[in-house]
Amino acid sequence: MMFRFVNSEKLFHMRDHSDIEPSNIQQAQLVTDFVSAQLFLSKYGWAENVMWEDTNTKDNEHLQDIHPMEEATANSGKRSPEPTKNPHFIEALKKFQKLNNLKVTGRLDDATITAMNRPRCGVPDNQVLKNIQERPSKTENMSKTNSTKITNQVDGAPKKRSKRFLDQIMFLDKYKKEQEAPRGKVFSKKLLKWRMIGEGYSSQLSVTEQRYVFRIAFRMWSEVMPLDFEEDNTSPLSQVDIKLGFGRGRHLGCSREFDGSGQEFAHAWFLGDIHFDDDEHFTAPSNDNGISLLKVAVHEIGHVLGLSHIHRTGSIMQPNYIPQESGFELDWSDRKAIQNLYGSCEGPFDTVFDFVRKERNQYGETTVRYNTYFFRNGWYWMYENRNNRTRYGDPITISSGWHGIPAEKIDAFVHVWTWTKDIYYFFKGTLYWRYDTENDKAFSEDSQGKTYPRLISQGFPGIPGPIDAAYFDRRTQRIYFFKDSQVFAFDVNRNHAVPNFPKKIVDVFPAVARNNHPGTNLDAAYYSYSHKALFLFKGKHFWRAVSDQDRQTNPALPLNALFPQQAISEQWFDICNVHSSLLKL
Ligand SMILES: [Ca+2]
Ligand SMILES: [Ca+2]
Ligand SMILES: [Zn+2]
Ligand SMILES: [Zn+2]
Repeated sequence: MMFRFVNSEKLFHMRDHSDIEPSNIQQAQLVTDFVSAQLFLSKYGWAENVMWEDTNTKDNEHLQDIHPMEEATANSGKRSPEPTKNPHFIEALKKFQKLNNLKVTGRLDDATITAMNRPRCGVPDNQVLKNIQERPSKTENMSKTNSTKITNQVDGAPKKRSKRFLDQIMFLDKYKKEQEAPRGKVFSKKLLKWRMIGEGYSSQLSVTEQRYVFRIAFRMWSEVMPLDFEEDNTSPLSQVDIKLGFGRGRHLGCSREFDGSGQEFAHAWFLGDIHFDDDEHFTAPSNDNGISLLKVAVHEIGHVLGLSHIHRTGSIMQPNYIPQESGFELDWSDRKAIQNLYGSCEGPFDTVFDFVRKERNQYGETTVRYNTYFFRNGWYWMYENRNNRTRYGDPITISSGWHGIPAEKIDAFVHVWTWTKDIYYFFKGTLYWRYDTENDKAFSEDSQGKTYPRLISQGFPGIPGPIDAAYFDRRTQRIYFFKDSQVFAFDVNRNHAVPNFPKKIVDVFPAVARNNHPGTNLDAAYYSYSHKALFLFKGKHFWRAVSDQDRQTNPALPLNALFPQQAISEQWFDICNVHSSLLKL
């Protein structure tokens, strides 16, 4: 505790120039009675929806004139001296109780007071959503339509601000950004830049720790949505999309005042900036005391990206801070909410395969295990079929997980798996590598004295490299190599190309539905042990081949015929790039 005090005092002045009087850590005022409860309800949008976006930029010019109490009630209309008899207050109270899973009494009971005094985010729970009638189904939990707010408002153009503030405040470009955002979307660019502003560092964590936490927080969103986030500490501030900073009380030229230790811990602006209350005891992810800065940062980034509060157990977008084990992840509801705004991550992939290996279990029995991998450029994801998601923390670089093969753009992987053979190959360009699973690296020389990499034409006579895709068919004991519009077959037992090949892909793998076929230049051919089926990948789509099982139910289907295309993102969820600045954490 002492440590905190000393540090915050030391950094106070350089951190926040807009503070007039330095102050020691203050305790936030708790909700105790009807008056403070009413303040709470109006501040967080329960009495009346709050125009949250407008409280930021427009009010900045009055920053030093507004008394905090006035500001908090400014949106709530008249203030009744006897809220208990005010039906508006009782309605708001009931609404709050219902969504917070409390007994709906309409009275300010102890449980309700306790709920109001829990640490929470400063973004109101109920905001004004323009166009809410236009799209009632989708606006329920989201501020999706906020992006069109400014353009739809006659008088909504940015108000003239005093020059004095133009240089100071951090949110100048917010209106511009909103106007640029297309209808129904939020951020229109794919790469967002973020920065910790110099005067806004936390007094409690080291700069390295803070930046590390924010990098993870951005990365967690990036892992489930198509946007990339890049830390940018050099461009002019106006080119930085999301600025993060800590402050106490009146802070960082913001219109909202922080309330001291307790209650509000942070707030964020749609398509804008994030402020953390430096009077809170924020901690790094490894520490379980205090408030996890990572959890709060992930939540606030959610607001910046366009999400409102989601009153749902497990969601990171719940308004209250809920302490839990350090290894938290985004909930299904968070993923779906953000993908509703930005779409889901899509292909293409360089190669996709199940990596099958034999292992001995504790009873000495041989078991066969496999993992599914997706490769793209220099990265790979492990896919958990059982959970239908990628492993937490993926992607990682190919070079860190697969040693001795090219670091990027692998053309194909093949596992030759017969009674006598158990061999793993990677292909790129005209060359191929053999992978040593025991030592987890590519062979430079195998037990037969063959050195690697080798020419494909040398190891697979009759097969010209480079190839687009390949897979091993266990039924026919052939490798099928795909190149342009053709498919080659290679007999692994006789070690030669099968006569009468190459053939046209469309002849060996005909379309079930006319003209619904990848045709040429496949990305990947993937036999999935989870689905017991072959998939051909191209771009954002895949075509599943007719399996033995399919033919049992419908014998008229030709074997290996291709069912109509489907989106890869509908079968394998959230295989998302992250920006290279976030790859190595
Ligand atoms: Ca606070
Ligand atoms: Ca490929
Ligand atoms: Zn929030
Ligand atoms: Zn602020």
